[in-house]
Amino acid sequence: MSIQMLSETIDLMSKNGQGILAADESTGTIGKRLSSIDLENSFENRRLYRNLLANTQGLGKYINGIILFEETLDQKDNKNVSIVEILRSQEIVIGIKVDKGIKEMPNFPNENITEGLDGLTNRIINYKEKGARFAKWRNVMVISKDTPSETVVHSNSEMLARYAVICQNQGIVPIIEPEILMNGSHSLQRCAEVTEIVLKELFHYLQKHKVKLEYTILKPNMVLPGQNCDDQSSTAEIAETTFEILKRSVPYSIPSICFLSGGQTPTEATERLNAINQFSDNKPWVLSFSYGRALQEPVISSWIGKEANVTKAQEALLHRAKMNSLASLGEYRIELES
Ligand code: 5MM
Repeated sequence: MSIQMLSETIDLMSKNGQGILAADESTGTIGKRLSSIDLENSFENRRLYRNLLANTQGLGKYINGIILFEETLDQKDNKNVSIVEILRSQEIVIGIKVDKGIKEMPNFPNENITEGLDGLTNRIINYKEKGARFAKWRNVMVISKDTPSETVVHSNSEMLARYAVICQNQGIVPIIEPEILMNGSHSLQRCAEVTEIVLKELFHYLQKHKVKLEYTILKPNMVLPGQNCDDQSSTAEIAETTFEILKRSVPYSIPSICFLSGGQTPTEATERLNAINQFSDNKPWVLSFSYGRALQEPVISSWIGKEANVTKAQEALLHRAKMNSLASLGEYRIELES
C-alpha cells in the first residue's frame, strides 16, 4: 500500500515542465515577509495570503506540488472551502513541512542542527489524514573557514535519513533539503567542494538507513559564490559547476532534483535553472524548482495586503511559475519577462 502511494506521488511530481511552490514558511519566517509590506503577522493575514496563492487559476499547469506549513492544512477560503481542496482541484499535490526548525548545535558555535524527529510518525499520520502526500525537512549549513564541520554534516545527514524512512513507511514521499547558505564571501569553488561533501555524506546515510531513493526528491542549493564574494561568476559557470557536482554526488535513482532559490533574485533563479537544463542533454533526473522567495517575492510586493491587488498578485505568481516551468525545460528567454 505505501509503495503504491509513494509511486503514484512520485509520478505526479516528476513531470518535465512543472515544479514545486514552497509556501511552508513557519510563523516567524512568514512574519518577516508580512512585515516587509507593513502587515501584522496575524492568523487572518496568513490565511488571506495563502488563500490568494491557492486560488491562482491556472497554477496547476506549472506547479505540481505545494509545500504548506501545518496551520494551512486547516485553513479555508472566504467561501469556507478548504485550501487543500482548492489546490487539489488544480491537481496540485499537497506537501507539508515536518521539521521543527533549526537550533544551534551544542559544542559547535554558529552551526545548526534541525529538530523534529520526536513524535514524527504520529504527526505524519495526522497530516496524511488532512491530505498531505509528501513532506519536507530542511537542514541549514553555513560556509566559513571552519564550517560546516564534519560532525554537523554527519549529524544533519543522519537526521534527514531517519526522517525519510519515517515518511516512506507511511507512504509519504520525503523531500530532503540539505541547504548550504549563500551568506559569506566564499568562492564558487569552495561552495562546490562543500556541496559535494554534503551530498555524498547525505546519500551515504540515506543508503545506510535503506531509504528508497526512487521515491525521494532532492532539494539542494545551486552551487553559487557567497553573496559577498568579489567574483560573482557567470550564469554559465554556475550551471556547469552545479551540474558537475550533482553528477558526481547524486545517484541516478533519484527521480527529481528541485532546487531551492536561497536568496537569489527571482530572475537569477530562473536564468540559472534554465542554464542548468541547457547544459546537458544527458540528464538522469528531472531538474526543476522548489522555490519559496523566488516565486513569492513579486506576489507579496504586488499584493501589499490589499484586496484590490489580489488579481495583480496572482498574475505575478502565474508569471513566475510559467517562467520557471520554461526554465525547467531549458526554454526560458529573458525577453519573455516583459
Ligand atoms: C518557504 O520557506 C521555507 C520554510 O522556511 P523556515 O523554516 O525558515 O520557516 C524554506 O524551507 C524553504 O522551503 C526553502 O528554504 C527554500 O526556499 P527559498 O526561498 O530558498 O527558495
